[in-house]
Amino acid sequence: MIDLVRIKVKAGDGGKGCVAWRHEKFYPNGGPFGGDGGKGGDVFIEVDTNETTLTKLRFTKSVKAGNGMPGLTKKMHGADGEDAVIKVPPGTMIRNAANGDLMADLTKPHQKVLIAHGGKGGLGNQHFATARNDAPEYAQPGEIGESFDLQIELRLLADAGLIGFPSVGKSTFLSVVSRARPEIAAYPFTTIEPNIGVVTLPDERSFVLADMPGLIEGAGDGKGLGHEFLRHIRRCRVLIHVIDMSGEERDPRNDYEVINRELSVYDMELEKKPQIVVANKMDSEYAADYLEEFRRAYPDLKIYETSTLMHKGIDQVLYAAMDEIEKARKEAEETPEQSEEIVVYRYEPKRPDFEIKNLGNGRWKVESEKVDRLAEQVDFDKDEETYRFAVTLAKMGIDNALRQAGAQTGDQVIVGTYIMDFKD
Ligand SMILES: Nc1nc2c(ncn2[C@@H]2O[C@H](COP(=O)(O)OP(=O)(O)OP(=O)(O)O)[C@@H](O)[C@H]2O)c(=O)[nH]1
Ligand SMILES: [Mg+2]
Repeated sequence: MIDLVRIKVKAGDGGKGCVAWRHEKFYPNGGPFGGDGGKGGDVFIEVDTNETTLTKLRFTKSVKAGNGMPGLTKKMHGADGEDAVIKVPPGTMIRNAANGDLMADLTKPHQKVLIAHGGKGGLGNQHFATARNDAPEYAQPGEIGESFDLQIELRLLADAGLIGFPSVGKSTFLSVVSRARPEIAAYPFTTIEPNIGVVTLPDERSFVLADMPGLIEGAGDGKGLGHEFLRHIRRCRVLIHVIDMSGEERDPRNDYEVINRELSVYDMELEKKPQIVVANKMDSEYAADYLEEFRRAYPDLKIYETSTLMHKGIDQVLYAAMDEIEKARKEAEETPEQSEEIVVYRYEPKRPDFEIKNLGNGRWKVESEKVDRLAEQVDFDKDEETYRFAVTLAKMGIDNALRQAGAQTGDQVIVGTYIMDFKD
C-alpha cells in the first residue's frame, strides 16, 4: 500500500542589494554604502519517527521558505529568510513530480535533506566601486529561490502485525479498527496476503496494522503459507498474538505455544519482539472457562480479552500496542540499524535555463523563467542596471545562443516585457 501526496515547495528569494551613499558629518560625499540582501530560506525535508503516514501532509498544498530582506544602508546585511522544514516518516521517497526523478530516499531517524535552495542575497553597491566609477548606482538583485512540485510517497510498513492460527479472528480485528476491508470467512487460510490498515486512536496517535495469513505448525519451516509472510512479520515492531478462546476447534494453550515456537524456528529475533496477547471470541459459551485455564498456565502473562465480533475490549489492545510501538520507535532512534544503506540523491536540474525562439522579421524571444524574474527586478531607466543585466544575459550564454540561432546586429530581442537591441 502506498501513501502519496503532492506538494509545491518554494525556497525563499534572496534580498536585493542596497544602493546607498555615505552621508556623515565628516564624509559629506562619502562612497557607496549599500549593504547586501539576506539569503532566502531553504526548504528541508526531515525524518520524524513520530510520523507513520503522510496523513498530515494530505491537506498541505504548498510550503514556502521566507524571503531574504533587502540590504540596508551603512553596509548592513538584510536579514536571512527563515527555513521551512517538512516532516515525513522514515521510508519516504521524494520525487520531482515534473519528471519522476528521485530527489531523496529518507530512511533514518532525523535524516534531513535540503530539497530547494534559497536564493543568494544581492550584493550592495559598496562592492561595485572601481577606480573608474567610485559612485556605482548599481546593486545586485537577489537570486530567485528554487521551486519544485514534489511527489512524496511512502510505502506503508506495518508497525504492528496480527498473528495467530487460521480463523482466530485476525482479519476481523483489522476490519474493526481500520478502514481496511479484508476478506473474513469461517474457513482457514482466508487471508493469503497481509492486509494493511491505518489505526487512529481517539487521542490522534496512529499506527499501521497488518493482518497476516494464519500460521500453523511447521510454518517456520515453510509449511502452510510459511516463509512468504514471516518476512513481513520481521518488520513489525509489535506482534498482536490472537488466540481463539472459544475452544470449539482449537486448544488455546497449545496454539499459543506452537505459534511462538514457529516464530523462533523462523528467526530467533522474532521471539524477542514485544507481544500483546489477545484472548478472542470471548463471546463464546465456554470461553471464560478456557481463559481461566489459560491464565493458570501463564500466571505472569498480561492477557487482553476481546470479542472482535461484538467490538469488545478492542481499545485496550490498541493503546497497549501504541505504547509498545512508541517505545520501539524511541529505541530505534537511539540505536539506528547500521545494516540499511542510506541513499540520498541530490537533484540536479537538467532543464536548460533558457530557450531562444525565432519570431521572424529579425525578432527573437528569450523564454526563461530565471531571466524573466531577473528582469522584473531591473530598473531599465538606469543605464547601469540595464548594462549589468545585459552582462548577466551574456554570462548565461544567451548572446552566444542568439548568435548561433542567426540573430544579427540591429535585431530585436524580447526579454520578459522588455525589448532590447541585439549587438553582435
Ligand atoms: N464468535 C466469534 N467469532 C468470531 C470472532 N472474531 C471472528 N470470528 C469469526 O471467526 C471466523 C474467522 O475470522 P477471520 O477474521 O477471517 O479469521 P482470520 O484469523 O483472519 O483467519 P485466516 O485469514 O484464515 O488466518 C469468521 O467466521 C469470523 O466471523 C469473535 O470475536 N467471536
Ligand atoms: Mg484473515
